[in-house]
Amino acid sequence: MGYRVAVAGATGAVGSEILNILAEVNFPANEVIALASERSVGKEVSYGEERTLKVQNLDTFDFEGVDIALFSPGAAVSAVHAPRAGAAGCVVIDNTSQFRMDPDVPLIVPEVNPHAIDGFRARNIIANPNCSTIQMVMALKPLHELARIKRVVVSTYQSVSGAGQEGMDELFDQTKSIYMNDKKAPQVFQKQIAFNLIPQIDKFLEDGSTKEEWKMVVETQKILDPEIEVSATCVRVPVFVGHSESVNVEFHEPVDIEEARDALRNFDGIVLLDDPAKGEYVTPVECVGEFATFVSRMRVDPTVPYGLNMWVVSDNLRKGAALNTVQIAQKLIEDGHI
Ligand code: 11C
Repeated sequence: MGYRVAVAGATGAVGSEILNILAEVNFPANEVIALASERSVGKEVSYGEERTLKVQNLDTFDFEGVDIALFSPGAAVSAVHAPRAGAAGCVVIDNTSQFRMDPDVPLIVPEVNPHAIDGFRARNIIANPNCSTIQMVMALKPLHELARIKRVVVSTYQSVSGAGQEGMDELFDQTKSIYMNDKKAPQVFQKQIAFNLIPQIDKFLEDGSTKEEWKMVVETQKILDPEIEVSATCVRVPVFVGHSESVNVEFHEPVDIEEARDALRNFDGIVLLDDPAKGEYVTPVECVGEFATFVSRMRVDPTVPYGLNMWVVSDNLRKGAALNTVQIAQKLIEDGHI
């Protein structure tokens, strides 16, 4: 049986990846509908290597008879159209931050908390977590099963594609402009991103942290365990695609590093590439286009009773966004929900 699938925000960086991945995984779709704002209506977007789709208007689209809608049009747009699609009987998987912390909307990483997916029936909406959260909880889950995690201290190195196509364009144009001795002022980012890094992602909150840092705390607690304490510092770096994270994990109980390595190796979606003797570890450019979350640089943290350090890298447009969204849709089908 095939499904009617809509992709809202189809012209954006994540929307295009959703269309790529639907084609790559041979998603069982009878029809795929590309939706975006009025100004993109009639444009063509690629669906796999051979097919193109004409963009239709999200504002006026009728979701009646659509089985699944994969949304990444921005939080304000999702706020209007995701509930409208849900009310029409379509299951929405939303990539934006709009519904993530709503108690009646499940926040899902299929390998980590698949049991929570059932909760979607309240509003017909499932939220896709923030990219930096997804890759971290992927690496934390097998460790938490091995020895209960007490506290996590994470510093991120997030690529400019987290800010969409405009973010990538700004890094490219600014880098070029510096070589041409005609430096372009920042417009997307708060400060110069070319040959620099910026310890601010999203807006500042009253306590001095940023909203991106807050998301990592509350989303990890909602997905994995409300008792885990998380301290996050999120940094934008001049990398096009691929988020990296330095993650320090403190446990309630002893943990053997070889058992931790095995737990990661055996966890679906994780690839452990970690052989210091051979200089083996993963960098963001090596994870682009991949489905996996990569873990390297595992070592004991001797400054706490039970602690480990690791380096976690993933394609933020794929596992951090589009792939996780498609995997949630696959899980809905596998579990017979649609
Ligand atoms: C970034 N993590 O790297 C952000 C992008 O809440 O869905 C995703 C924002 C979100 O800029």
